[in-house]
Amino acid sequence: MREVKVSIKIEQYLDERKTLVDKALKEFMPKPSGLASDVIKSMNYSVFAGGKRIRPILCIAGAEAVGKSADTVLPVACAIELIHTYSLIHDDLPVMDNDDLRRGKPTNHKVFGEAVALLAGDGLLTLAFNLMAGYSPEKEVEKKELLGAIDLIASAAGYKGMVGGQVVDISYEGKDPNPDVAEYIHKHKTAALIAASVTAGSILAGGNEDEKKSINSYGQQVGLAFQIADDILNIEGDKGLIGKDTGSDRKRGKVTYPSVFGTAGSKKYSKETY
Ligand code: GRG
Repeated sequence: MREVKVSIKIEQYLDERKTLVDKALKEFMPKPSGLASDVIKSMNYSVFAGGKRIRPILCIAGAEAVGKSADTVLPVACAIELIHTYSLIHDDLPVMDNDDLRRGKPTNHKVFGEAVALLAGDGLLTLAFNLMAGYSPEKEVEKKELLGAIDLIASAAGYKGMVGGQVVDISYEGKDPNPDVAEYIHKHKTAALIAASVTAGSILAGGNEDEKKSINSYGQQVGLAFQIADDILNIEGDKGLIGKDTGSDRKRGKVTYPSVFGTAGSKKYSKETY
C-alpha cells in the first residue's frame, strides 16, 4: 500500500464527505414532473429522508486511500446510495419486514402506498445504473475500471450479495439460530454492498491489486461489524435516536448475531471485527 497521510477528525471527515454526496445527489435526482411524477416524488422522499451516506462516503474513502479525490467517484458513489435506498424501501414493505418507521419518518409505502413504493425502489435501482453508465470518465477513470466497478456493484447488490442475503434472512425467520446462517446473512445482506462501495472507489481511482485486496478485506470486516451493531441496536437502541422501531428482529424470529451469540457475545465479536 502507498502511504497516504490523513490527519482529520473522523466526524469532520464524515460531515464534509456527506455534504459533497448530498449536493451531488440533489443534482443527479430527477425533479417530479410529467405523468410519472408520483414515483419521482416517492424516490426523492426516501433519497432525502436523512440517510448517513455511509456507502458513498466509503466509496470516496476508497478513492482517497489510493490518492484520488472525491470528484473521481461521485457519480458511482451516489449510484450506490440509490441502490441502498431502494433496498431499504423494499425491506420496509409489508411483504418483507413491514416497518412503519425509517430514519424517524414514515416509511415510503406509508406515504405513497405499496405499489408506488415498490416502483420507487425499482426506479432507484435502475437509475443507479443510468448514472454509472452515463458517467463519462474522460481522463480521470479508464472505461475498463468503470466497467469493473459497475460489475462489482451489480454482483454485490444482486443474488450473489444483498438480494441473496435478504432471501436467506426471510426464509430462516422463526428457525433455529445457526452461526453459519447468521454469517451468511450478514456477509451478503449488508457487508457485500459496503465492501463493494469502498473497493469500487479504489478500482475507479486506479488502485493496484494489493491496494484493492486490502481495501476489500477492510470493507468486508466493516460491513460485518456494521450489521452486528445494527442487530444490537434492534435490541438496545433508543427508537428516538435510531429512527426506527426496536425489538422487531426478536418478534419476527430473525437469525441475528445476538440470537446466536447473545448480546454480550455480539458486542465482543463486533469490537474484534472493527
Ligand atoms: C429485491 C424485493 C427486493 C428487496 C430487496 C435486498 C433488500 C431488499 C434488502 C436488504 C437490505 C437491508 C435492509 C440491509 C440491512 C442493512 C442496514 C443495516 C441498513 C441500514 O443502513 P444505514 O444505517 O442506513 O446505512 P441509512 O438510514 O443511514 O441510510
